[in-house]
Amino acid sequence: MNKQTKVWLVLSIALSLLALGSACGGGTKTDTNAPATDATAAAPYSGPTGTIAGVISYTGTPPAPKKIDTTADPVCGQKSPNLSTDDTVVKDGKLANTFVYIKEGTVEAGKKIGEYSWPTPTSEVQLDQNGCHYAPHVLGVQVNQKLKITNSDATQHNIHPTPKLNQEWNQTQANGAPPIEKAFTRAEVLIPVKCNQHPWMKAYIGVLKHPLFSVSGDTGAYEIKGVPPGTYTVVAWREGGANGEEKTMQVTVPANGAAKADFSFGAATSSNASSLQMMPALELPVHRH
Ligand SMILES: [Cu+2]
Repeated sequence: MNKQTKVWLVLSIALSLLALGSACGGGTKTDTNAPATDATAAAPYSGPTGTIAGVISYTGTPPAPKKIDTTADPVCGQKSPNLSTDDTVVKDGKLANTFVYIKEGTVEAGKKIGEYSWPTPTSEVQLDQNGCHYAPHVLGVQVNQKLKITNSDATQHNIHPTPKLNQEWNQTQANGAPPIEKAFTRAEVLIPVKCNQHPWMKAYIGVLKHPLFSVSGDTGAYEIKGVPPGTYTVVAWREGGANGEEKTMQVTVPANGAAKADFSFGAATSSNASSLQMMPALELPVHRH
């Protein structure tokens, strides 16, 4: 073995050790909590889409809103003298603030909805504090989408989401302070939000990996756009109790068409959240009792 060969031998051994070291040292850290769908192989869906739309009803007599005692903060009382609870907002039998979303399902091509990648929207979602009240009361964001929290009041708030899967935080926002920008890194339906200054303030944020969600408005109506044709489990969630109340329905969405999915909450409906019902597209809503 001549001198040159020896040098090469030593060099190549050193290089192999280096390679081994970096492979074992992890540069390939994986987040074990992240769903498998985070794989870089996932591609966005491209193709025709349809919609899921419906109306959320409330059967029976809804609980009357309760007046909120705001004497703890005179600023709140001055701006919102008639502040009342908004956990059950019903108008003409229709329920607002219901979060409706695609939980799971299969696109016509046979791929699961979660196997597609859904780009993070560049638009932000706003949560305002106005009159010592969160607006909107229920909202949805995508994972990592910017949530912009504003304070329109002449008093201090302290925003405090209490997630189970995401990181908990709370932050004071003084009168006139700039917006607080946050994002949630994991899907979670839904995250309760409270204010450490004003115990009556409540909001709920649904965080999903995809944009296939909607919140019912004052007429009880909601619409989910951009849905790939397929068959899905659609969940309607409304607040109440420890973790809210859920209704589930199986919905088939045609390409370039509309599927209807009406849900009903309230005293007169069963609270059976697990029963699935086939819901052919473009037919009249099936009322569940
Ligand atoms: Cu507050």
